[in-house]
Amino acid sequence: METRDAELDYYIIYGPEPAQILATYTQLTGRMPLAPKWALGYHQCRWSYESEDVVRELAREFRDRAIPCDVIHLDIDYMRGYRVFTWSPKRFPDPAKLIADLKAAGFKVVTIVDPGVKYEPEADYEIFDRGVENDYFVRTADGKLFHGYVWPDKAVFPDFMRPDVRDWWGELHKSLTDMGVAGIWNDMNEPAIAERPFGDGGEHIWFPLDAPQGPDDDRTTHAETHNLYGLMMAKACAEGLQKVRSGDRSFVLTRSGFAGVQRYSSVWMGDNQSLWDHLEMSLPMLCNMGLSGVAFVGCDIGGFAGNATAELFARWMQVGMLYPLMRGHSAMSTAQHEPWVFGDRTEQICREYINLRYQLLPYIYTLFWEAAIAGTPILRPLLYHFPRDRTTYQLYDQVLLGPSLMAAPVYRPGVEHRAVYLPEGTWYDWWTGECYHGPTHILAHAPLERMPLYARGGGIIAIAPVRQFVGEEPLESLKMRIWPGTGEWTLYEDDGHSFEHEKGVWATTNYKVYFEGEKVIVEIAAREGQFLIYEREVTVEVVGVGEQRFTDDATVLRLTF
Ligand code: MIG
Repeated sequence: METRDAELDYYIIYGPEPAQILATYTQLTGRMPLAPKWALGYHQCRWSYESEDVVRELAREFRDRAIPCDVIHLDIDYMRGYRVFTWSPKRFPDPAKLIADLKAAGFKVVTIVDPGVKYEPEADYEIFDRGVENDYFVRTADGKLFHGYVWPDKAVFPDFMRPDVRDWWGELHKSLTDMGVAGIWNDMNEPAIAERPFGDGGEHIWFPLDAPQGPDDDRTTHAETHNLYGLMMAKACAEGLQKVRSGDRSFVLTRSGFAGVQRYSSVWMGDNQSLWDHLEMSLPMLCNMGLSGVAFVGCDIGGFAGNATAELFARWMQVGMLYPLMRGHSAMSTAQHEPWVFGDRTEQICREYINLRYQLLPYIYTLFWEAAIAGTPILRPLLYHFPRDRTTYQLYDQVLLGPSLMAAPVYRPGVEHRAVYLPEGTWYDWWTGECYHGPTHILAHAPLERMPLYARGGGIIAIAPVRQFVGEEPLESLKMRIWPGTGEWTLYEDDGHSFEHEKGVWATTNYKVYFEGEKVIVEIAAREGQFLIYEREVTVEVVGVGEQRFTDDATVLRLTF
């Protein structure tokens, strides 16, 4: 390891198991707050859905085609000439009305915010004027305003190391949230900058390393803070949203970050391409993020740059169903990448896997809760649960979504079979119920419609009915799919959007499964917590054995199968 300065701090974290190391590591670097539940749904993004009409049409397509979707992202073209915290009056004449209409149809809107503020003296651009007036932008060592070139052309950069700058920046988000925006996407915050206007062959440049940054009582240089730029921007954003949308959880997404970024934001892996290799790579990338304390992560489904084929897109949507952040995105001047543009067969596959995502939401939401309280990854490499099995150490193309569901995706064209490693224990094919005993390798049959999925013996997964968006209707019925074996799982529930859970308004229900002689016993503990759930129908399915239905009134129950 190398450092430009005299100091480098090391932390050594001990633990016999990954779970314990992560719990300790996230005690040090922090944990993510519980995300709004809608942020676990499907997000549709493109650079760009560039006008109100295009966005309305997009939303209509999702609902007409019955493909669930919760979030639409607006990329840089919603702004007036890429000026942050503005709207293009031509393309988005009435954002408040648009967002209200989308809300009525069950969509949330997320807008992009870049750090570069257009350098525009004497143009009545409020953000630039206030920033200069209060000296919020980074200066060079000799006191000149530092500038680079980004989307708004010549641009200056807030010094997010300063609390006063963060407060100011945070509150600027009010101009967006007042219109109904529910989440913010921070991009270009490495920061990515060029030395000359884009398109003019400008080289990428860095801030001068000796540029002073930070508050007066803790002044340092850009050299020391470079890697914190994105983190501090995300912090400013998250804390600002807390203030301006105080009753509601917000969604934050960032491209750049640092250790601890999970406290403020989810992260996506930046500009991938529509390549099979990039689909494959997404699994170890996201697992490594999870092992680094950043649980809420995703890659652009379909690939950002380039044009996906129908087959690549279908396979990617299957894998995307597993991403903690499930967002489809594509770049300017690429072919459209919405789930329906590749023909009926691909559309049907997308619908089926997005439906599955929505069915799994009670399970996935509980995983988010575990990440919030213990730093637990949501998407996990096999070594996370099988740390004593050396075969799992190099195994990067199979993943666990939580403790009970394992996927072995196909990430090559024309492939209908793949080898799957099943570690110690009993495993059940998700689709057929077929039972296997690990450790073993099997050959899975995986025609295009099918991503091989396996449930662990003793696994307990809560399943909801398919809904077109998270808040569509309260859960009136719930299915617990349980695979024979010995296991235990706690379902977490709350209202999904407010901060009441911080005051105890949540509910947990513990489920246990075990054998008693030939019988499978399912024990449901009394519900804990103050979140009120109306009586509902619960179906317990012990896969391959039978089903029982009961009215869930929060009390203890013991079922024999
Ligand atoms: O210079 O905002 O990674 O997701 O669509 C490109 C336009 C800037 C890079 C991001 C990408 C986004 C794009 N941005």
